[in-house]
Amino acid sequence: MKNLEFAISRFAICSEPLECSPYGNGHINSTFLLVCDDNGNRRRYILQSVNTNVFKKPEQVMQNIEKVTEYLRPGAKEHREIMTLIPTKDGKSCYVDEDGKCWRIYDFIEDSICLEHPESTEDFRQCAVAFGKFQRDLSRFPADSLFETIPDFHNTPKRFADFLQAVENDAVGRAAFVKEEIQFLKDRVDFYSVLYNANKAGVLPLRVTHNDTKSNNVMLDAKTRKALCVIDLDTIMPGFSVTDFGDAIRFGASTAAEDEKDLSKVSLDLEMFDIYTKGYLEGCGGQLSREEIMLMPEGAKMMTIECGMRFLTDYLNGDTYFKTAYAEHNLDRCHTQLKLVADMEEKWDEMKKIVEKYI
Ligand code: ADP
Ligand code: GN1
Ligand code: MG
Repeated sequence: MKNLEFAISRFAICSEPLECSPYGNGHINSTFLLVCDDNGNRRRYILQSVNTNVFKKPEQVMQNIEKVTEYLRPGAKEHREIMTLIPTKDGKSCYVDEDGKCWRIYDFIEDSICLEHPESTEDFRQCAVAFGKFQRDLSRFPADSLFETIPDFHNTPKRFADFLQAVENDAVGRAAFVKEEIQFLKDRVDFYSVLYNANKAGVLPLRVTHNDTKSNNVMLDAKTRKALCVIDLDTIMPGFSVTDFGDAIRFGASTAAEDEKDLSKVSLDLEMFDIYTKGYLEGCGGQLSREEIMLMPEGAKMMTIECGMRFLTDYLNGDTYFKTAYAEHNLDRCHTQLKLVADMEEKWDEMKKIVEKYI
């Protein structure tokens, strides 16, 4: 708590801190809701400490965020549409404390909601258009001015190699209990290079992408429920449009939560898949080529299997990466992702037909 108070005191907020409490459901950073007294009014902020186990160079993360938000700000119709960093008293975008923890403060996006799961097809469509627009608005942003904040973030072949290494190391003796899951991932080895091969063949360009397109990374206006702001900008890096599309599908078009224990509840909702495809392409405003659109089902399956692989790798490594609430949390998350992959394989022809409608 002392650290927290000291960190807050380093920022140029012209109001008195009243309360500060843990906030949100992110798996990576520590997020707090900070309430201050601003001349008798309660003013809210989001205080975060960036996870430096995940982001080894947090100052590069902050530079990316500064560049992208300043690039996008002139196009915004209102303040709430773009994340706003509060500077420290010495004009920096974050404060690094004695323990090397990197703190930052954002303006709270007021009168908004953030959905763990879309509550309607329209909510999901709003997220799709927002991430599509984000892609379109950054289409002329100089990608080479961005740091790669997590190298090989969506490099699935590299993720698979890391996974095999975790199986071999078996750091906490869990490998023997997850033989079926390991086999499931090994059986699909040929699939992992599909997007990289398409890139090499010149049909899948590198673009500036968000790379973490879960529906809880979009704020919707509380009254109109229209998309307001794309948040969680830590992983903006060069990437593929179809992986931004795919990560949103794996999370939002699943019929169950990412950590649902009852796997009979987990499947791909084809109506949601259709709605997101249409909304994302609409948001992208004609930027994507025919070949990219054709690869959208591959993007969805790739992000789902990669995420399942990442959860299992972390489980095998002893839960050192993702925040977990209980011992088998990463394994439960892995199971939902593998179930979803199996369901996508069943529905593959239908997924392909849906994207073809929009070419
Ligand atoms: P993580 O990387 O851990 O997912 P996020 O940046 O996504 O962290 O923040 C976690 C949660 O905090 C979000 O899902 C959202 O509910 C909330 N949040 C983050 N930034 C803001 C903001 N500027 N205004 C309102 N809520 C926010
Ligand atoms: C993490 O930070 P959060 O919860 O939005 C992770 C994503 C995973 C996701 C799985 C930096 O996202 O890559 O897809 O969990 N972020 C990072 O829910 O690893
Ligand atoms: Mg998040």
